[in-house]
Amino acid sequence: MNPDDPQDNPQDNPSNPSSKLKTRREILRQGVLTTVGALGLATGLELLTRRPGMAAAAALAAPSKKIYQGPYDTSEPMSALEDITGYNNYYEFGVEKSDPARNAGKLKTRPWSVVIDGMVKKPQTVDIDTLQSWFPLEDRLYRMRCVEGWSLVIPWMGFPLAALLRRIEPTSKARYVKFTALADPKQMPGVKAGVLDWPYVEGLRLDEAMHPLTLLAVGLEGKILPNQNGAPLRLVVPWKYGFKNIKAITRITLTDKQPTTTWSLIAPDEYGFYANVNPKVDHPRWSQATERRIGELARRPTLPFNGYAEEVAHLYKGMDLRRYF
Ligand SMILES: Nc1nc2c(c(=O)[nH]1)N[C@H]1C(S)=C(S)[C@@H](COP(=O)(O)O)O[C@H]1N2
Ligand SMILES: [Mo]
Repeated sequence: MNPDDPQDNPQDNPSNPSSKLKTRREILRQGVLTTVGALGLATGLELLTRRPGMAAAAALAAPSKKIYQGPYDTSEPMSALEDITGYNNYYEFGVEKSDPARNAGKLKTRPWSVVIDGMVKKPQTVDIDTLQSWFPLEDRLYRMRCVEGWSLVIPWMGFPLAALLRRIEPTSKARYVKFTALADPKQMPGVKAGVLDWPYVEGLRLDEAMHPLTLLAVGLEGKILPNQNGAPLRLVVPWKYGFKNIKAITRITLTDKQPTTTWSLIAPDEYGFYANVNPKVDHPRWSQATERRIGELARRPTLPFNGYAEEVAHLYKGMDLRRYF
């Protein structure tokens, strides 16, 4: 990967993460789960179920303004939509940050089927519209930290991966979930050009996959997911580096072996399977102590587990996080 700014100066950061954490903890304590969330949810569902096709979806009215106060939402302000949808990594469509917005628009995301197989009691191939109709859609305002040293705050809409897993019933042997993305050279110039080993593949340990923060996203800010952000189905694991968040998922496989992942295949000493955001474990070629929030000038400190330590640190108890990076 090409870090856009690893040499930037990590000095003098004015932001104070602990005050933000406190706010979030207070919100958690109050447990406000939320008429607001439910409203957002109705908007999302409505938009998605009424949508006969992409073009129509784009033509739908702007969603109502949402307030993100659910127990999983960050209290940090949402990033600008033009950054979220214009500054992307999606190598199937090119290696520049502006390539996905320019090239992904023509990707055909309907019809789209998702193969669910491996160690599950209910293997099946399911149409994306059917799949997303199984679950209420939730809005989640999450931080995202790319391994390259930049970050965004993104208003995803989707459903917990755990809900899908419960429905398809992993067998007692299943330990990991493997995800496979579309790799279509006819639609994806980066696939045609080579660049990476295609298809893009990713994976999670089953307990990570079952964690309530882990989302399958189908929308952004109450509207259908823009293609450059991974339509029609994209993984979101907010405490891990962005590359875990595989886009354009076509297959979900339960397995008893730790899946190979695209970036660890290319540079195993730089990109591990776990990829938990960790300011103390530097990338071999740059520090991970700070990050640049797109839209801000000064760098800010990077938080352990990207600020989600309270929720997820227990998953890694007893593990040497330098070894399992
Ligand atoms: N299929 C696929 N998924 C992918 C990538 C990719 O190149 N191909 N890039 C990853 C990386 S490195 C990051 S940082 C995030 C970026 O997500 P965003 O563009 O929606 O912010 O997507 C991830 N998912
Ligand atoms: Mo990334």
